[in-house]
Amino acid sequence: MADVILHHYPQSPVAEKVRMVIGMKGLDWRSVHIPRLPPKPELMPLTGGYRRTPVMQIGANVYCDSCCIIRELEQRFAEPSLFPDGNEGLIWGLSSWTDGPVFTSIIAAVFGEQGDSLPAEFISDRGRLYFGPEFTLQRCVAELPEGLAQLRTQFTWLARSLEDGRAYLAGDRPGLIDALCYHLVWFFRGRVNAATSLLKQLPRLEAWERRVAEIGHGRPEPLEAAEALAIARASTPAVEAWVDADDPLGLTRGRTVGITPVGDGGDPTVTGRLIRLTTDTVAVHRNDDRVGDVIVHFPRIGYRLTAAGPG
Ligand SMILES: N[C@@H](CCC(=O)N[C@@H](CS)C(=O)NCC(=O)O)C(=O)O
Repeated sequence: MADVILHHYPQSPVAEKVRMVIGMKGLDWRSVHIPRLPPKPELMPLTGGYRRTPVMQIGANVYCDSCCIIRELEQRFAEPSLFPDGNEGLIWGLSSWTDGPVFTSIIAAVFGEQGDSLPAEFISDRGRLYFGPEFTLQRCVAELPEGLAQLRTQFTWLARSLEDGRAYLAGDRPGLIDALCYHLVWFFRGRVNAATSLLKQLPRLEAWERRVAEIGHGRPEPLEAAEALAIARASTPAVEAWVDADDPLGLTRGRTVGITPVGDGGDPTVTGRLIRLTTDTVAVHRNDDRVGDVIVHFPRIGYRLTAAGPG
């Protein structure tokens, strides 16, 4: 039975990034479909409030955010490497560009072009999540041509990287950089009508897109959310307890801390006892009535970590 459980929904572009990584590693995994909008009553016992998609569960360890998930997958399933051509640090750095400005520009293009046909509750949820409380659909509509022009420039950069005939973005083997960029093209093509003519101008990028798509998603098996909760409850969470003494925040092991996605999206804070803190990840221990003891892991980048409560 596969240990990797992904909580996601098929239309999620960020989940597509993780599904591609799972495909690159050729893994067996179990797939729990979660709602696209809160409430997510069968996810909350695992995450303690984190509501975004995807989330990975391995026993009673819960990994929030695609970057944290991918880092863990690379650690547990080292071969084939996601960095076959090296440059690991640079590629993680690049993820702040793909997952940040490029991703948000595509959301703005989806709203600008498709806003009228999307359910109002979806627009208001995602508008707040990605653009903050000042979000207006009118602004996305007004800025659509400029937004498409900006995206075209950035997709052209990717196409240019392929000009020397390489099969994948960093060389002849696929890696994280391909997943980081592929899910954006997949999302753009799937949701924005203008994408077809724009991407057609970049034949090398389209050929790469087909090549990456062929990698697939590994071997998923469906799993009910209730079964995933039962698996967490029956498991003992395991992590090497260690807190980086040189971390500028000065937090100590066992301290109650809060973790919140950076930005003004209205995301809830997850609270727990600090059990692991490295330069890349933070993990907290929580107890929940439905799942018992769990350890919830987050990346450092993109999240604010603060001391919470008296100690
Ligand atoms: N930084 C997060 C972003 C995740 C994210 O924003 N995912 C979208 C779906 S593609 C989301 O959570 N939407 C709201 C939801 O699913 O409730 C990550 O890399 O996992």
